[in-house]
Amino acid sequence: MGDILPTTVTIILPTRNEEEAIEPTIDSIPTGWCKKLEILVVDGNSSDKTRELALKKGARVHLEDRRGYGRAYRTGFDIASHDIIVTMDADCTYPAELVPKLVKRLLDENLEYITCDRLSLAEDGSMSGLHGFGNWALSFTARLLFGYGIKDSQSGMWVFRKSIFENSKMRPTNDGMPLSEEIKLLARKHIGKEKAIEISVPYRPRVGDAEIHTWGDGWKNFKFLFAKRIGLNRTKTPWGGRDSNPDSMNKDLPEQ
Ligand SMILES: Nc1nc2c(ncn2[C@@H]2O[C@H](COP(=O)(O)OP(=O)(O)OP(=O)(O)O)[C@@H](O)[C@H]2O)c(=O)[nH]1
Ligand SMILES: [Mg+2]
Repeated sequence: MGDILPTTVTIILPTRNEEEAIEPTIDSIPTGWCKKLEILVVDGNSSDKTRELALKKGARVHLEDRRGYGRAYRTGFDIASHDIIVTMDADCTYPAELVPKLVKRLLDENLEYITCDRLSLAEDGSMSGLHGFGNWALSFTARLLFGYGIKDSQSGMWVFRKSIFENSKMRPTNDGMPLSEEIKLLARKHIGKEKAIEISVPYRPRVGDAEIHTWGDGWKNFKFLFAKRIGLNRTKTPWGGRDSNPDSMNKDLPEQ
């Protein structure tokens, strides 16, 4: 890409027992293309070597022992050091090599938020038939209920300015998997179609075993959509990390 982008970027990777995939995920992230790059692993108390391996790779590791994918992000968004936030699973499924291009597009087009659709360019074996159907059904339901026009409501790759959370209405409330659909709904509602866009990226087979509970998580995602539609979704924990969470940046992360 040549020139260094005039911005600072935090890439957040939520992890829960990703010892097989964390190193190749971090290795796949290009370096030297923006002013400062922070790789922030928000770990949900993994019982394997995830935190140790992430530290060895030079990542900042924050321990968030409250369970949940959404919980990890509601902490990571608050503690991220830099101006632009990029999110990905720590399982080698998302195209990390495209991060510089995506950030460049956000800057060049003066966008606030990009979500990356996986359904159009998913590679063979990246989604089981059941997951593919579930993703389609959830995305279809979200479009029907909210008319917000997003193809892939469950994608976990977003590129956005940290400043979007200065508007407290933009702060997602869900501590579980539904945070993924919630942040896209909020972006389209509060930022709008012009500055909160969706683009298609490749999606690859996972490295390591998922902890996702297909039926349980699918059901929670549906319930969230209906609850949100009628205004009954509730926040269980407050926004942001706790001061007591250990963080390698403060040098108080216990050995794993
Ligand atoms: N910190 C934290 N991370 C989590 C938790 N649950 C899942 N994750 C991480 O969040 C990311 C998404 O979870 P996945 O298991 O990949 O879910 P998924 O992408 O829907 O399922 P696959 O398609 O099988 O990958 C992964 O990097 C997980 O390690 C949790 O409770 N806490
Ligand atoms: Mg995944």
